[in-house]
Amino acid sequence: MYMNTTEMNESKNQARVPVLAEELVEQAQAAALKQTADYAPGEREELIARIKSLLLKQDAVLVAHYYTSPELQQLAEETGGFVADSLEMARFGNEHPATTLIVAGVRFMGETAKILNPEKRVLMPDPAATCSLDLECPVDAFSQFCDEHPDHTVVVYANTSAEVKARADWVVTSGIALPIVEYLAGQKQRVLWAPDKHLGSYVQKSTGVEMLIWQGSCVIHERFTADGIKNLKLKYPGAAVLVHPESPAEVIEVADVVGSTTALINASKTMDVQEFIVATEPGIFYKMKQASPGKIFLEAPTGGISATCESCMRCPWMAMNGLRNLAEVLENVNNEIFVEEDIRRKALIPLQRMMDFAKKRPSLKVKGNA
Ligand code: CIZ
Repeated sequence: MYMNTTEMNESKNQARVPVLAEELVEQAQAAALKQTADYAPGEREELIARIKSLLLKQDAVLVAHYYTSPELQQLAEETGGFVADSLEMARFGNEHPATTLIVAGVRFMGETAKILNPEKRVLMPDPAATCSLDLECPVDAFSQFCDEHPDHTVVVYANTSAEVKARADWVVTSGIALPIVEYLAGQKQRVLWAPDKHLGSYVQKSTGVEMLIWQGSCVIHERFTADGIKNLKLKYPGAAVLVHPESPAEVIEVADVVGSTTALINASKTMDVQEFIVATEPGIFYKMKQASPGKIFLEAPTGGISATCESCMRCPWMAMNGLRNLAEVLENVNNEIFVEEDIRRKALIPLQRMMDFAKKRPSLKVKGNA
């Protein structure tokens, strides 16, 4: 049971959005602590050596998201795997000859990999690692919302379950949401958007397209504050502010660059600036620092420091991926991700639509990208 379904928010569009129970975040933090707990002497080296040999034995490749820990990202790169956003992870998995994909990330990423690569075995270190956006958009309530607005084209963010994708006309990532919504508006289509309200509002404001917006949010991006960033800017006046569009509108307002994970990494490389204040999950610093070792990257401040989190910006579900459970999944060949075939086929249609759209427009950019 993921959700406190008795409590529901009535959004302005009458979508019944479940309230995320705080205990789910705490459960994820507790599971993450098992992965991040200090290593015994020699344990880390032993785990890395074991993982490397098991990857070969299982004909597996490690594909890690930008939001996972630096040690997982480094291991993916050292072993011929890949570090990327969710779509590029799935694309890489598709092109790589390995028969098993190990997806270090959150559940919807494993599902996307399976939807695009049905013939491959997809394993995850912990398939219970999920995403607040996915949890806040259960398929039944979402389908009802869609049924109530049959004259709208349904556009869903990648951070959703396979079932929700199967109900959609289009899947988008944050990197491609603006041009797809603009394209749909050009086709005189009305847009129903889910699940991220902040990304939805950003797309609506940037494109001028009126949209019905599901009221979900990311527990991490939701916490960044404009005042915190402005205060930090007083100490680092030359810093550029990089903001992911899952952040609230007031945070987007103070950004120099707004964009997807890939767009923010690119901006940090290409901008002639030495200091950056970054409002997204800090796992992204691994790639930013790798590309620009001399530059300084600062976490954007959040609204509060909770006693239960090691770092309030760290996604508790992403942090459930570690060396320990990665070694276990390779050893036991368990935690396989399955997507029911009927759902898979339906979810593939809007995913493929996005990929075909992206292919036709190779120079896609998000507003403010360097
Ligand atoms: O699609 C992804 O990987 C996510 C979660 C965000 C992004 O901006 O790339």
